[in-house]
Amino acid sequence: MNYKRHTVTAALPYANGPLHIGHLAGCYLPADIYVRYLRLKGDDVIFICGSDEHGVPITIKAKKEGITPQQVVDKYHKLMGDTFSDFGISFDIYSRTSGKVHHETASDFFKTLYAKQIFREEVTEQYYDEKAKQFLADRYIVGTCPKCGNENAYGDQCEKCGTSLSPTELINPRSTLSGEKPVLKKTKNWFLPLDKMQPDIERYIETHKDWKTNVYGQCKSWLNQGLQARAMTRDLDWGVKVPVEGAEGKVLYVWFDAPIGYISATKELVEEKRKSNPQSKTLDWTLYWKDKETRLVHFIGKDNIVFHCIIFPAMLMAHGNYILPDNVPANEFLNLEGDKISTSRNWAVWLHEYLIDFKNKQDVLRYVLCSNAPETKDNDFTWKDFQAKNNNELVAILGNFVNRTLVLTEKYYNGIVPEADTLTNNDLALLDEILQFPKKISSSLDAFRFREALAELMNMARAGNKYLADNEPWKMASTNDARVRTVMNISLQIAANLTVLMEPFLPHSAKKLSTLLNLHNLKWSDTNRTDLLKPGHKLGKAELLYDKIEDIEIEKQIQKLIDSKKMNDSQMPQPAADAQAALQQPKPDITFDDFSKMDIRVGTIVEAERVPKTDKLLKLTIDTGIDRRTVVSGIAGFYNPENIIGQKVSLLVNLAPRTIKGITSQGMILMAENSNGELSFVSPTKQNSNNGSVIK
Ligand code: B3M
Ligand code: ZN
Repeated sequence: MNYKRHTVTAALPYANGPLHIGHLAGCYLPADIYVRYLRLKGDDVIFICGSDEHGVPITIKAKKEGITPQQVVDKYHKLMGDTFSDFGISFDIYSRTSGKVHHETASDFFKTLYAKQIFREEVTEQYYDEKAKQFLADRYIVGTCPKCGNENAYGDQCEKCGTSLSPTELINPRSTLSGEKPVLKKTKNWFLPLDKMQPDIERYIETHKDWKTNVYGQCKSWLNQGLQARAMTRDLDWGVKVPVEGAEGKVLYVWFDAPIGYISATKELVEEKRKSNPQSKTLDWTLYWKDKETRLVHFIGKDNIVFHCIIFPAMLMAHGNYILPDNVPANEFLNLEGDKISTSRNWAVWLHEYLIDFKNKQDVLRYVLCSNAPETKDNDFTWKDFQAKNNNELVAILGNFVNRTLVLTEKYYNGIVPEADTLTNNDLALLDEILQFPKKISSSLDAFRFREALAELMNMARAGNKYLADNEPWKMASTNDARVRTVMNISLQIAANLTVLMEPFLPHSAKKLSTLLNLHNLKWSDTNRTDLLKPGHKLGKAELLYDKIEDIEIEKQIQKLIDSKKMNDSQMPQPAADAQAALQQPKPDITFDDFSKMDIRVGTIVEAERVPKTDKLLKLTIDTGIDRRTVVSGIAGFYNPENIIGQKVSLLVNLAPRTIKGITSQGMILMAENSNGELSFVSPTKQNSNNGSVIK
């Protein structure tokens, strides 16, 4: 089907904390790439997002920080909005669900469904905290998990064993508000009868076999289990008030109001456009939500699939005359250095911190996250890979090609585009190859295969790089001007085409490159030719697009993660008093001579892997400042190999070598062992203790 316009949304992040790389990789970056691509093609598109400011995650955060929910959302709405714009996520509007337009829109939506008698009113028994005088959301109840015995399982899920729970399944439930045992109390709520709507939803899903396998598969599994009615209202005081009689003290379920946020934001956007542009007077938000020729696409993370593919479409169908999502390209999750990203454990790369540590390197992170995007399975971000992708790809291929082209043109022709002479067969073959890339990139982007699209972009830069290397214009500068002009002209044309094709992925560098080339406002369709730069055109001054990232910067980031891991370990429950008493007895005295025989040095772990067929042993390569050596250490029960690269250690370097499991171990790492037998590294606390420093 040929659409006239696109409404593209990105999931509204909860305004209860800063954004991390998982957010960017999972949803906002692919959405932004897609929208930028559509805009370059000249399509009519609006890109919608905003903060999700309701729901229990917000009230919990407020309790934790001792401030009001409104203060929480104000703080994070601002931070998230700034972060997005700094990374070049080009929303047409970044709205918020605590706004007036949204409250009205969500409220009206509910009223329409209510008037159409869609809802089923049901009285159920919910846990109530008599001391705090309020009904308890699932997350406000903890108790013992019936499956694994974890004493701190939540009312909706046990985070230890991963089982989904309902609050009444918990053994010994307690309210997190007062610590009291909650009582069951009757309350009335309004349910969306998804059970009754199942046939309609099934028909809708069946017309979308083209969705990503993970998305379609999840929908099918929900449908196979049989849909159940779900309450669209909650006994809570933070949110959109339920606009019907007899609903005092109740608000709309956050998953009812949040997706309506896309609609409210569209209304606000259209209103803004109308005000700022008299030609938009006739523009109407309904075009983007009710016209059959509009394509609605939701970018989300995988935990939001059911809400966007089943519940929201069910709401839209029930309301009537809305279009339904045409595609929901959900990504899987991104892990960090082999571990699940976790806000509570501070195991994350926070975007606002990245912006400080890596100034003007937004595109580097965009590049790494896209080339490693968790499109079909969970994926891992590591700092080493980040560095390698920057140094070996952005700098060495794309940056290098562009820079050589510009610098040589500056040198030979004062920065003026030279006219090509006769093209050789090789030149023609290359130009032909170059013209294939836009098509390949388009077809990958159309299919939401962003990694593949980006890989093709890099292949194009690679082709340019190879062309320069094969033709070596620098060797002919004084002998064959005609040939040099041709090679430089062709290289410049490739750079011009790259400017357009890289814009969706690397908007900051694309902008810079277009300044360097002095070439602006190109469209996607311009890339079907190779004469964008006319002979005689004056270029800007050559500058590097990307810089190398040094080891020290990466070590700093790895150290940050190690520190947060240590912090977490130290916050683990303290051992009981009798365990403390069980600490080892002091050993007999030794002389200073005894001690000074030991040569203990500061070293850094540079490689780590498990020793096969053992649970306890890691094989480490350690830079001791004196040499690099192998040490086998019994710490596998406490550290994952991928997380300790870069860790500073204290190493007894003159311990006679020993063979452990067939590996010669040269030295021993000092570890602190607590009374529970848990080990942790003993390492200098200042950065200036470099490898080889003597410990005495
Ligand atoms: N706020 C969940 C999340 O941030 C939720 C998305 C709403 S999209 C309408 O993952
Ligand atoms: Zn459990």
